[in-house]
Amino acid sequence: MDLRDLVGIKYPIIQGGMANIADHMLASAVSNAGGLGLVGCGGWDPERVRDEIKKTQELTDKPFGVNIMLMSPYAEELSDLVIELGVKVVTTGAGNPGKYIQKWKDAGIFVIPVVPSVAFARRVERAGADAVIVEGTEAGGHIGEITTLNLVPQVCDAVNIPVIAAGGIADSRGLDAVYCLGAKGVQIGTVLLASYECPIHENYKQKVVKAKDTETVVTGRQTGAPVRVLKNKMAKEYLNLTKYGDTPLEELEKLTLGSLRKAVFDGDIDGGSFMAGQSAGLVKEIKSIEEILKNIFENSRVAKGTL
Ligand code: TUI
Repeated sequence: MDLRDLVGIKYPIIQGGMANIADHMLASAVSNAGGLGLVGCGGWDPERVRDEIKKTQELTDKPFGVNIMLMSPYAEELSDLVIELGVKVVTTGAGNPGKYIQKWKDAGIFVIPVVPSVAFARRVERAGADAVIVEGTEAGGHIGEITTLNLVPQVCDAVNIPVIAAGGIADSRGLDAVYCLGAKGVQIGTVLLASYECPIHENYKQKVVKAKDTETVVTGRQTGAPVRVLKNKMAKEYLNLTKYGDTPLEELEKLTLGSLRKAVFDGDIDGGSFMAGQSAGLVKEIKSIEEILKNIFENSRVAKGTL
């Protein structure tokens, strides 16, 4: 079954979790435009998340979900909060959601973990996931190693639940491509950064729009949490420090501490961590969320029914 029927939306498009960015404004804009908007919890505490979910409920009567970033110190509390607030769809990232899946299912929540490998997809299917989001290394933020082109068909062969593709998708060609590989929907993030509604600093949006194909780098491989960001002074310094693997973790943490916030809120071109995927090279202008979703879907062969 296609993602549209699975969660009751117009376009088979989910918004990425986008830590520190995906608030009620973005989530409700995506849901009102016909996709599945998400409140991305990132490192927010439960009170902040409660407020964001309530505001989203006020701003849309369409389905929306919550993304729980499992490296968050609040993951356990958030796993109960989504049940308490009657959230319909939960996606997870950056960890194993296995211990939460059964209680979410018992509460009638549709559970879609983001996975970076075939083994992980199998594991969450066994634990009861309803679908998987398969995220290729082209994606922004915290990533796995395998490309979307290779990972999507291998996961489709390995599991019996629907596969949603993520990583490198920013237009209708990407949507069609992953449907050819067996996907039943897509998750997008980078292209949504370049929208009027996205609550990030204007400098961040301009950095995405101006980015060329070679403009992203991966930091954090040394620490075991690889993160794809747009190149800047901060990313270069970080890569220099980790070149020989002898920089203490505390020093690296000092450098990255608060750097995502610096990018999102201050637009700090040199010191910010501008998380984005390789599809930034495809994003040329700032548009409304409605226009972005409509363009991706209406120009696709999926929409024409020829794929
Ligand atoms: O989670 C994401 N993308 C993210 S989370 C995030 S916040 C953050 N910032 C800095 C460092 C770390 C996190 C920014 N972007 N995408 C989904 C995703 N999940 N990608 C990779 C994974 C993943 C990785 C390992 C999922 C499971 C996993 O399992 C490890 C285990 O527990 O065995």
